[in-house]
Amino acid sequence: MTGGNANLRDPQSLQELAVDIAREAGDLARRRRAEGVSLAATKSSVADIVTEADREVEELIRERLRVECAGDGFLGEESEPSDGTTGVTWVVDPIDGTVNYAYGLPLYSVSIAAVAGSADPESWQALAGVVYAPVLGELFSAARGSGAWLDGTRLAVNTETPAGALLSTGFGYDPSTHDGDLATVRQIMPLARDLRRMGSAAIDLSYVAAGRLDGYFERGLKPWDFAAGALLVEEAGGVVTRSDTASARPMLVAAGNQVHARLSAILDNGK
Ligand code: LIP
Repeated sequence: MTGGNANLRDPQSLQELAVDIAREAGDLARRRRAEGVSLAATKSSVADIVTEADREVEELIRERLRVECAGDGFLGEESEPSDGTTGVTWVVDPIDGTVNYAYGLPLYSVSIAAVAGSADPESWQALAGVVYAPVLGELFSAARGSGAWLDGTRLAVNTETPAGALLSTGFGYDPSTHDGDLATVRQIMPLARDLRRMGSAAIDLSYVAAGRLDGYFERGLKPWDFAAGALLVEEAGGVVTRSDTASARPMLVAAGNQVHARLSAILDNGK
């Protein structure tokens, strides 16, 4: 595959490439975990860690894209962004669920998305997305207009929640945000049958697309956390919105139509 403007790069070709790269990257992450994780640094807080594997996996992904998609833009969690010249930008979280990864919990994933435009979620159009959970052996993928898939099975969001909605959420690395986020959880709970906290936004979103969750909400996600997973939800018939986008911690909500409407009504009233 060579560089070219977004019009010459159909979503399904981008999906196939992203699937191939995600499998290689996820298998590297899993091997490195088995060898023992080493902390490379902390970022926004002592809880916000990056491992050597995060950096190595992102470099693998970036090098594959440099070779196969010369000229495309790149935004990754662990390296400097680069503007592209082709109209396509790759948005990558090499290991989403880094804390789970560091503790040896299986809920971590490689998240790779190709978008038309720059790495601005307010203006990009997602073309293809892949979320690969290597320990669980599950690869979720989507191409715009071609549906969302778990390996060879077509995905659809849940639309019936007779006992209430099974929801998931997450919390930021900054302890000063936790009181506000817990207040939001308290507002939401009357809508929920129960709540889950997976620790990987990409997996949360994949599970909404697969109907394993009825909805997901979280403040403060980075573009690489949700770029691929949001496309999965949309291609599975769901709705993804971001509000408070001018704030430091926009609220992302992803669900089927009815649950999304009920979640948004509560969150809007709670402002
Ligand atoms: C994580 C997200 C998760 C959120 C964590 C963290 P990371 O991304 O996937 O949903 O709750 O605070 O932001 O840092 O593991 O790539």
